[in-house]
Amino acid sequence: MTLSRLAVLCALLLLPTVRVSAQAETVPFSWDQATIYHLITDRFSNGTRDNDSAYGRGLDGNGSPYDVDSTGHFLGGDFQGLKGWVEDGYFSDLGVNALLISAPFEQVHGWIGGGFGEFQRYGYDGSWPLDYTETDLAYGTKLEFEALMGAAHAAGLKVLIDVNINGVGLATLNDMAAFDFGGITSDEWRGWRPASKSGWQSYNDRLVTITDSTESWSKWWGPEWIRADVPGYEPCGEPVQTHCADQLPDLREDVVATKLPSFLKLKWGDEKTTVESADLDAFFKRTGYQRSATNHIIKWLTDWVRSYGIDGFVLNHPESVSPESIQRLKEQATRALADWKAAQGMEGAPDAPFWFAGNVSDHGLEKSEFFKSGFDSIFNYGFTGDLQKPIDLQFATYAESINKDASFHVSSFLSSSATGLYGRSGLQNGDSDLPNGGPDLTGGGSGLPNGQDLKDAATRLLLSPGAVVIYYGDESGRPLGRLGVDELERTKSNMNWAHFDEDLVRHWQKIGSFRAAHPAVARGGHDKLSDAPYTFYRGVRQGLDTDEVIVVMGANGKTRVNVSIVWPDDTVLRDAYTGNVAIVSFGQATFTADASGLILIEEVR
Ligand SMILES: [Ca+2]
Ligand SMILES: [Ca+2]
Repeated sequence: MTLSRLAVLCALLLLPTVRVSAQAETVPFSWDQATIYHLITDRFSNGTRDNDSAYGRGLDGNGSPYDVDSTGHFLGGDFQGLKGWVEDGYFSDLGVNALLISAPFEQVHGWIGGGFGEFQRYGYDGSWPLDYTETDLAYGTKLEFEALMGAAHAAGLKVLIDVNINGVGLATLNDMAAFDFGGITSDEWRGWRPASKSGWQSYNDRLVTITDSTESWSKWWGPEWIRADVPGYEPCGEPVQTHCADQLPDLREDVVATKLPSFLKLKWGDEKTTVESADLDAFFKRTGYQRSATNHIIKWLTDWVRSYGIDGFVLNHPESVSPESIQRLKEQATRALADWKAAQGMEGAPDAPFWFAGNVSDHGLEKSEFFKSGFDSIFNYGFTGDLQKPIDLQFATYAESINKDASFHVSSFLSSSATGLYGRSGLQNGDSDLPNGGPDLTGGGSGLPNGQDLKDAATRLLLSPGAVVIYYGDESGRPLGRLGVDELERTKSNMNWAHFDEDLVRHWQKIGSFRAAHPAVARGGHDKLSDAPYTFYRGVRQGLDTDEVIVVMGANGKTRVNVSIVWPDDTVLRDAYTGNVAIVSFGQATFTADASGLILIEEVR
């Protein structure tokens, strides 16, 4: 157990605990009722310092350390740290039933100038893959990943990973030097430092001698694999399917890749290359797919499912690849999970199928063409905007569109790395006071000026129909990263274990546990019962049983609630928020709301 985890757990234990109920454990898992916790492994919890400088990251080309910049450096989070929180029940206490973790694959080893050059940007968030067949050793070994998966499954958590079949990691100087591509002609880059803190950009632009040599660049992925603006490659295109999303090289779907990338063969060595080649041959023989670069990536991604029982993918940039590639990824991943279950002796077990969600920029609550590509759910960028609507209209619309159409589903969120951290902006955060951009292992900052706003938004999110996504630190008031850097980069600050908003966490825990215990919340039909205080009903049939709840929002003190629509007299009810119990009499139950004004009514069974 790490110190920070112990400290946070102790802090939580000191507060009065409301144990909602044990019902959550008996509710069968359904993706339609998912409460997903989305985190970046590197930014969540550092289980061991032994892997913190994997591949020489944080060191220059001569082995001398750079000043740590909390924005774009790897900060130490790993599988082992995350596993500790899984085992301590941190996620289960929040009512979370699925983790969404950043891609575990080996990332490019080097960095480029980030933003306008104000920080060094490594692939810490898993979005710059170098080798899909290995874990990144900063996150941990394959054995540690397997242990994390085992711990998550043992805790009743599904595990999703963030994937992408559109782009690979950039060329960095360290990788060019290590894997002999791109033709660096000078060693000047190795010890280079910018003249000013905002000058990191020129590292790649100016210093490096990028030769015009088609031959030396062919030793990278090769022109059959990617589009990139380097000699000998088809340049990044204009149309969305051939453009270089996030400036990353675009994987080609249109041509056969006749050979493996040279740098990978060099990295792997003869023995591994032989094994991987035979494996790929078997995959293409079985599937009959064209040997395109994208289909290679599909093979490698689904290997992770087959080896570790990954329960689902969230596919980023689906708009930048063909619908056929998306369908192939889902088909192969579904098959791979079935293979894993068979190997575990789990065939026929009542368990959830592979879940496939899409992260499409600005997608809202509409049944778009993407659902034809096989997505089980699409991330809902419209949620924070919908918070401006009258509350009953939002709840009723979501229940109607999501729960009455089995072929439509969205996953709502408050915060993301693409949109910002909900309720947190401005000057409150950061380590801009650290002169050298020194290590900011706390996530920096302390206060949360808009805590109430975040609390109210949490209530709305967790009580909304459909799946919901908690972006790490939404529950604890994690502040933005340091000021003065790219705004979206600031959304990926370190988890704020040292400045944890316990009151806010409690709030998420209570409503999250209620949501986990009651399928009616996410999956049920919705009816308004009263305007003042706002009271609603949700109900869903579960086999022979019916799950029903009544929720009051904005209650003030002692509140009589007409519950006769659900419960007869003498039924014992509980408010899951405060733990208060009441008995139905003349169709009414009386509860005393606390300052939250929230009454979460469930039957005591
Ligand atoms: Ca570590
Ligand atoms: Ca593409």
